[in-house]
Amino acid sequence: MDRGRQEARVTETTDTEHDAIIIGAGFGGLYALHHLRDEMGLRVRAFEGAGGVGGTWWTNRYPGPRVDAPSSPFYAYTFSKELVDEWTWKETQTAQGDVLAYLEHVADRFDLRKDIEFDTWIVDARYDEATQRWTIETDAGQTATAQFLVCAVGALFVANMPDYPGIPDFAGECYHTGRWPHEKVSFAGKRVGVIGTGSSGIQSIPEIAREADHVTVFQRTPQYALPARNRPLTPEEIARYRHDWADLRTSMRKRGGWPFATNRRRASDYSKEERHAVYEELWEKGGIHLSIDSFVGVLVDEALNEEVSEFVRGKIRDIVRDPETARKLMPDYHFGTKRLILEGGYFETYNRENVSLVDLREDPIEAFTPEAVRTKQGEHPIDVLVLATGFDAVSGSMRKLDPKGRGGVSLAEKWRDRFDTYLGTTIAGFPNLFMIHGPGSPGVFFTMPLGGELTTAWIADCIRHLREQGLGAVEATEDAEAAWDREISAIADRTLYPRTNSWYMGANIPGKPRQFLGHLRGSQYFDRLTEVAEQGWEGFVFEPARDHPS
Ligand code: N01
Repeated sequence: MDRGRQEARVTETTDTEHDAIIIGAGFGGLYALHHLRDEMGLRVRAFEGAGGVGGTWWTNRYPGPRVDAPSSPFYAYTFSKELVDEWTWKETQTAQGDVLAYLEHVADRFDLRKDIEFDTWIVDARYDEATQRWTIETDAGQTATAQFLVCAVGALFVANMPDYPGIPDFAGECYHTGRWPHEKVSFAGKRVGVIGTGSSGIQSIPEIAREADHVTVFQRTPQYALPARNRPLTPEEIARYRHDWADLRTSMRKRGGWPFATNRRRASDYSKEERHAVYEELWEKGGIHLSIDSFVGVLVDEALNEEVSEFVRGKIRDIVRDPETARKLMPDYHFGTKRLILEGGYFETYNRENVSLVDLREDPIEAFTPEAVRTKQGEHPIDVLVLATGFDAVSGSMRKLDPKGRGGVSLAEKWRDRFDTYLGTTIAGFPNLFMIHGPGSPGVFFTMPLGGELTTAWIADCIRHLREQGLGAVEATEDAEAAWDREISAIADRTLYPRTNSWYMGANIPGKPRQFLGHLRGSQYFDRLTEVAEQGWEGFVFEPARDHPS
């Protein structure tokens, strides 16, 4: 942590009565602070548990993290053309350090730090029906109140820690990829065990293998991973995106978060050989193109999906020299129905002498000893354990925050069996509370920085409406929530997504309700938000403002 920066966290406002409290200072929270404070003139205070801005980009410092979506320059804020012009992205797939540097620049440029309380966790948040306000309590025992509570608590934040017998007794170093230390972790001369082969595992394993004595990968589900083909951005590309920015932004809004015109060709119009040539071309192009740009319906049509799946399996077989290792690496779920992973040399890593793979489906972990992982078929001595085991995604951070709404009802209780929300931004029984990237929003299925901007603008419109009409509270109805649940489930059910055990379905966390956690059609979703506002805030009830002291 940069000490100078930490000392610079001056609390200019000592007032504890705010118009809005924001929880989280990642992409979503920083923009919400800027918008509500600078565009709307509200008195806003943000709270952040970490020692600096960045959210997920602050915590995910494992070896090799990069944006796992089409990144530079699209994985960035769009609201300020000046910001677009003054920040120069370096590579097509931005590294964590560069995203974090960008967010630190944004915090300084828009003078956001003075209104953020760092190193401060919110341990309680309660709605008071009499005052129509939220009161939060921090881990330092401070309280503050606000009419509105904006939760930008992160879709991928609460670490999923496996509970294998003996794991607390493991005597070596142990790190979760999503809670990585700020100091460099040295793997030199060490035997490293990595559990998990999602984005975090697949990005970090090649980096760790370059340094470690030996790496043993413990894999539960083999994954599809596409070559990221990361490269430096050219000065011409940078000049072009700056010049075309307004159009690109509009395209991103209209095309599900990315500015690419996805291909509308139909698989049935092409022969098998022609389709294969298309897959080859898109594989060479790299990034997510194989998924979004091949043929219509890859995530809907089982036969077409199987063809793409088999194409990727063929690529893995070509890369991995040992046939037995290649066999273990064959994914068998529907391509694209877990988060697609962009890699840089992952499969090649298995050709190294110092890397071995344990297939946990054939050879499950039975227990940990102080020095080793014991599986059914043997013992694997390790010095360092890397848990790349992911997150209690999308709903986990809100459930951990566990706000208490009307009548003191706890969110954890309300969400025991199902993560009901209206529009992914509001919850019945929790007046004046808004979420950014909550369950039922497009979240990770859209460019998250732009999604956060659009969601915040809608929240701001709602607050403006409330204030202009002299109203004190806004709350989603239970009927609207139930209808929203049906709507987003119906969209997901038309695809292959629900058939796979993924974190999209909550299936990675033992005991978590199984439910598709996102809205798959981001552009339609944001049209819908506009429509709800234009139709008199359909699905919400408002209360007149009561007199209260602030
Ligand atoms: O987590 P994951 P992640 N025993 O849930 C396995 C984003 N992200 O941190 O597939 C053994 O995808 C689990 O197995 P299975 C990105 O959106 C972004 O990698 O559930 N194994 C899986 O292999 C991504 O999708 C960036 O059977 C266990 C792995 O651990 C999301 O975060 C970087 C296990 C977890 O994979 C999450 O990615 C990284 C157990 N008990 C991530 N429990 C950037 O953009 C879980 N696993 C920089």
